[in-house]
Amino acid sequence: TDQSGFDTDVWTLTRFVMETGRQAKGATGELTQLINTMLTAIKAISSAVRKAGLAHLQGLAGSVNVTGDDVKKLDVLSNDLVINLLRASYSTCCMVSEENKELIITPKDKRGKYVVCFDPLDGSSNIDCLASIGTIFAIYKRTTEDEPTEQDALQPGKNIVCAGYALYGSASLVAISTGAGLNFFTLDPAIGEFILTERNVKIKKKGKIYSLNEGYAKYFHPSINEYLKHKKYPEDGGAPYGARYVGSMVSDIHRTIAYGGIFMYPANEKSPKGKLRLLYECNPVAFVIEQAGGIATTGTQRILDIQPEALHQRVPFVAGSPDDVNEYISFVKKFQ
Ligand code: AMP
Ligand code: P6P
Repeated sequence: TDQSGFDTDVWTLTRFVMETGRQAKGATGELTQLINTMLTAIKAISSAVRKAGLAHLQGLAGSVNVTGDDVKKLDVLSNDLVINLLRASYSTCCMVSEENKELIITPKDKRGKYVVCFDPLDGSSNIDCLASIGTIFAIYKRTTEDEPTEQDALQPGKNIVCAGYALYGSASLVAISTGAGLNFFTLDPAIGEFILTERNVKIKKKGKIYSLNEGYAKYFHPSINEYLKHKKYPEDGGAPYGARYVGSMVSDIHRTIAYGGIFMYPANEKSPKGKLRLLYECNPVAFVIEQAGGIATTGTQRILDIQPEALHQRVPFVAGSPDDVNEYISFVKKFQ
């Protein structure tokens, strides 16, 4: 048979994580188990997302489908998948989900030493127009003994052990790092595995794209509008930047890493802390961006240095190519 098209020594994400796990001194395999479980949840979400359109069409009025079953909304389904699979991995003591107001404490008999903060389906408001959506996660080692508490989850992003995102776009991709660089894996549906497609990804030093929701311009701090003016009418005779905004964080961030440039969800008069959540949107994405050689800031503070005070707290978020983010920071300083 023709073997040429079939890689018989393929680097799947599962194999990659087992490899890095074996290289980690004294590792028991618990983190490897946790990451691979998260991966299974992502594969299941990817499958559900691909079918959602069909299910949505099939679903007659309301939330009952043709066979009379209750059709779970995709974001609830994704949340249940992640919680149930991670709980069954015996590697978490507690979790924080965008969908759950309270800390999710793992039953005593299933506890492990890790904490996972995640957004199971970020950008889910984009499902019905088929825009790309994603899953975002960050993994920490617990800091308490006995009963898990919110303190285990309220750690600064610099303590992250592993973080990444899945993007359900024209292909399903996972971007993941355990602190030794950033790698991209693309799902091969034929074998149901994420295959290593880009190793040690680095973001451009400077890009040509800015990305934010300019619909809030009326409410922005002057430093934002001044910065944007500089991008549109460069005084130094350079070419203006292009504008791109999907309104789905994982999509906008992945494009920023792949093409360079700057992504912004700044504070505005209506949302004085911005909209994006620190624990399961900003911290994991900031970790990934820094692993790619980029910068992630509130405008005045490095995202990963922030000491969280509440599970669902919001922070202003600006991230991307170092030269672009530093230029933005210079505008903030000018207006301080
Ligand atoms: P473990 O005993 O498996 O939970 O691992 C202990 C520590 O070793 C983790 O907190 C990581 O810092 C490191 N480690 C374990 N597995 C991996 C892996 N697959 N990739 C990278 N680092 C790992
Ligand atoms: P706006 C999606 O709802 C989300 O949480 C992020 O994925 C996205 O970056 C942001 O909100 C978009 O918000 O206010 O521009 O619609």
